[in-house]
Amino acid sequence: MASTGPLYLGFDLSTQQLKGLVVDDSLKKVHEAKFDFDADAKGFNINKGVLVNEAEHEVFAPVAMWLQAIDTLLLRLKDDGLDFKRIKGISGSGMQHGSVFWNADAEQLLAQLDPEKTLQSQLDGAFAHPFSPNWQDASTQKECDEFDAVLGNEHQLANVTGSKAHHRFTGPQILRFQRKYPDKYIKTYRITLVSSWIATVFLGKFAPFDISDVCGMNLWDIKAGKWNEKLLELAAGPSGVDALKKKLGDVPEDGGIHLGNISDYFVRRHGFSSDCTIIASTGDNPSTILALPLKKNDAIVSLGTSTTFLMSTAQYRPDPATHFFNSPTTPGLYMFMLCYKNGGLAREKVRNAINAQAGVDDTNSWSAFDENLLSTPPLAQDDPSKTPMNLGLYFPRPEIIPNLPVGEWHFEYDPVSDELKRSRGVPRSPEQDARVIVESQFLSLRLRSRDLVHSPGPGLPPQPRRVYMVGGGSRNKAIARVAGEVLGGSEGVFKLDVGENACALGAAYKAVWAVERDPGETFEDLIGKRWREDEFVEKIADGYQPDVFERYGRALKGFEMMELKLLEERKEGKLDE
Ligand code: XUL
Repeated sequence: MASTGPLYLGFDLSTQQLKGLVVDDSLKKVHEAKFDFDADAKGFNINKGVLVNEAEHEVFAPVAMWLQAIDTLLLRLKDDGLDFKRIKGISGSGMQHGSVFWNADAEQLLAQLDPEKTLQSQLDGAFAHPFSPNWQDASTQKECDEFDAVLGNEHQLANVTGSKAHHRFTGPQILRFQRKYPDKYIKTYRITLVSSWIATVFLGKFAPFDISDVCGMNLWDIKAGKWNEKLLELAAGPSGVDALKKKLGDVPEDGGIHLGNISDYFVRRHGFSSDCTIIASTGDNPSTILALPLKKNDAIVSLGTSTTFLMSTAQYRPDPATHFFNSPTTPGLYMFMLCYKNGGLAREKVRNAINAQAGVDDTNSWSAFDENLLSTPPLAQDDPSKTPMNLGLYFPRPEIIPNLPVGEWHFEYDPVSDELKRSRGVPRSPEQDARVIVESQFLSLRLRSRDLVHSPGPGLPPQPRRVYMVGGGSRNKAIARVAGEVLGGSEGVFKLDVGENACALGAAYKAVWAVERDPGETFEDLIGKRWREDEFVEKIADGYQPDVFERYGRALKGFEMMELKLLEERKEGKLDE
C-alpha cells in the first residue's frame, strides 16, 4: 500500500542549479529533482548560472531565471511521483549573501497570482532591480574598506558581526547598490536574501531573514541580537537608517518559525495542501550543518568549486580570517566557517598536469592523481630524518584565506632547525603535487580550527571527533584518507549518503524539526533520535593516526610561516599580481 504519511520539501537555490528534495518523517529521502541553469534555463545569456561584468568585477544572476526554475522544478517533482498533498512543511537553502530588490508592487503581485499562469510570467514586474548580486562578486573593495573602518578596524567588525568585511557580504553590496542605482534603491520596497526570497515566493508575502543567514550581511550584531545602527547608517546613505530598516524587515529569533501557510497559488496550480507550512529558509552553509545531527566536536568539510569547513560550537571567537554565524536552529550555538575560493579547481589543475604527463586519455579521470596522492609520502618527505618537509600554496584564483593573489609557491621546511626556504617546486612534479596540494588545503583548515577542537577522548590530542565530507569531492576516498591524516578524527572520516545534496537535505530536515518538534525540543535532539547512522553515512577513511597526525602538527608551524612570509612580500609589493 502506498504510504500516506507527512512529507517535507527542502529547496536548494545555488549558483548553478535549483534542487528540490523530499523526505518523509523518518528522514528518508523519497523524491528529488533539479533544474540546471546552464542546461535548462531559457532566455538568459548566463554561464555557470551567472552573468559577469568583468570591468567592475560584478557577478550577478537574473532573478526571473530562478522563477522559471521553480515553475519547472515543481513539474519535475510531480513527474518523479511526488504527491504534493502530503507535504506538511517547506524550507529552503539559498546561496549566502545574495540579495533581491523587490519593488512596491511586489506584495500585491504575490498575493494575486493566477494559478493558470507561470510565476515567471507574473512576477517579472515585482523587482526594483532584475539581478541578484552573487557571492562571487568582487566589486565592493571600496565599500569593504568603509565597513572595516566604521567600527574602528576589521577586528571590531568581526567581533560585532562575526566576519570582517567581505566583497560578497550583503551590507557592502547594499551600500554599492544604493550609490550606483540611487533611483532603484529608493524604489526598493523590500530586500530579501536568496534564502528569504525562496520563502517569500512560497508564502506569497515577504518572509523575514533567518537568524543565521542574517549574519552574512556585515550588518547584524550577533551578541546583541539586533542590527548595528552604525553599520546600517553607512549602508543606508542619504535616505537614512529608518528607510533601510523597513526594507530589511524583522529577524525572528526562532529558526523554526512557521511563517504561514503556503500561498494559494501553489495549492491551486500544483495541488499542495492549503495547510502546508512555510518555515524560515537559511543559507547554504547553515543548511549543510543541518544535514545530520552534528555534534559539538564534529567537522564538515565541503569540497566543491570552493572549500568550506564548518563546525557547530558554543564558543564565539570571532577573528578576521574566519566567520561566525548564529546556529540556524539552536540558540546558544554558533556555526564556525572557513570559506576558501580555491579548492576543486586547484586540484583539477594538478590532476590535468598529471594526466597530461602520463598520457591518460580520459582527462577528467582522478585515478593517476589518487595513485600519486597515496604513493607520495607525507609532505613529499622521502626520509624524514634527512629531507625537509615540502609545503606549497596553489591558488589559480585570488584567495581570501590568506589574502593572496593568483599564484603557486613552494617552500621547504625543516622542523628541527625551524628553517623555511623557498624552493622551485616539489622534488617530482607534477606527481608529488597531488600530495602537497591536498595536504596544503587540509593544513590550512587544521591551522585555523585548532583553537576550536578539543580532545575527543582520554589521551587524544585536540582534533574533531568525526570529519564528515560533503560536496562533489567527497566521492574521492584518497582525498578523504589524507583529510583524516592531516585533520584527525578519532572516529574516522565519513561521507553523507546524500552528501552532494547536503544543503537541500538540511532544508528538508529543518522543516521536519520545525513542524514535528515538541515544545523546547532542539533540532539536534529530534533529528538525533530519528537518524539512522548505518543507512545515512558511510565511513570512508580512518581518521586519527598518532604518528602522521603529530608530523603534520609540526608542519603547521612551517605552514604558518610560509603564509606570513608571502603576506609580507605582498605588502612590500614583491609578489606578481
Ligand atoms: C559563504 C559563501 C559561499 C556561498 C555559496 O560565505 O560565500 O559558500 O554561500 O555557496
